[in-house]
Amino acid sequence: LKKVADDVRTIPEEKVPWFPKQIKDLDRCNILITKFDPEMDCEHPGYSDPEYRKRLYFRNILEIQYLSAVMQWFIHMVRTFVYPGLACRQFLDGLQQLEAECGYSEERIPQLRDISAFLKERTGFQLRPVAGLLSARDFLASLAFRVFQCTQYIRHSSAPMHSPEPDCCHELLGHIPMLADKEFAQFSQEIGLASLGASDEEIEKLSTLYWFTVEFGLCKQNGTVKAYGAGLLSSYGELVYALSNEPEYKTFNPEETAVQPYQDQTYQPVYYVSESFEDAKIKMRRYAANIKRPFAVCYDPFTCRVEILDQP
Ligand code: HBI
Ligand code: FE
Repeated sequence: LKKVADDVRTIPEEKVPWFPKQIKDLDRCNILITKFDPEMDCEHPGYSDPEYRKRLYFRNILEIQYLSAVMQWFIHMVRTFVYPGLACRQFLDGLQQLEAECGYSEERIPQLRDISAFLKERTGFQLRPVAGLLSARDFLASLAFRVFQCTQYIRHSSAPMHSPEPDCCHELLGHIPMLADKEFAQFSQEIGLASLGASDEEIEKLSTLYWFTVEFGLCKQNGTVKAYGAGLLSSYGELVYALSNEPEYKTFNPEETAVQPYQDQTYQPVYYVSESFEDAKIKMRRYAANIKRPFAVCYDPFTCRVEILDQP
């Protein structure tokens, strides 16, 4: 526990980690973690490429052409029969809107500023550029303000099918279409609000919940299991695998899911399935309400501030 939040300092005997109270406090939520950092991780495909380590937006025309090709292939998959059978309705709707209104196309790389403006109008979410993997605490805290910390660089060209870190293919094709859905945006913000001032143990559990929902979640739609997790939607290989009969399915139940060990190197052996989005949201809300904190938080959408309420 590093710092006691000013607003809760009066509560006796309780130490609460600092957390942002308003959107501009997110400037302080900038701890990058070195796991999967191309400078630290010798397994990273960009480890021996000094130019890649800078993680600039795009370094050359080949990378731009590469992303264009990925977009083209992706949009094709979505238009044809493959994605409609595997991806949830919200994702397909979101992607269609991004194509129609936000310049997602084969010819053009959408700009973060434009996507952010698009999302703001749909669900109030905004994008903020980030240079790599953030600490779980900082990453989750921004969701409380409907801010998504979004990487912009593209995966190393020596490993086009996989990136150990999030990259723009994962963000643009996995997360952004989902963030255009109101119910999903609400779900994401609630995980964020639950994380504010939470203990390290609780952050770990919320990260795991985030992993099995926002990144690798499955849900039922019209009696069929579909993918809504961004890690699946942005990886055709894992998407097909996740919806085959190979992996194990468990029913989403936050208490159990929060302590399930997970894989960040290969495909998941276990996925959690919710009855519906609504069901996942209700269960997550119930879980969040039971997290022990000496205060409650309430988001004020007019001021974009978090109000601190003392628990009775
Ligand atoms: N940082 N930039 C970035 N993007 C993520 O998706 C991300 C992160 N940090 C932590 C994280 N995801 C998850 O592992 C959870 O811990 C929240
Ligand atoms: Fe992600």
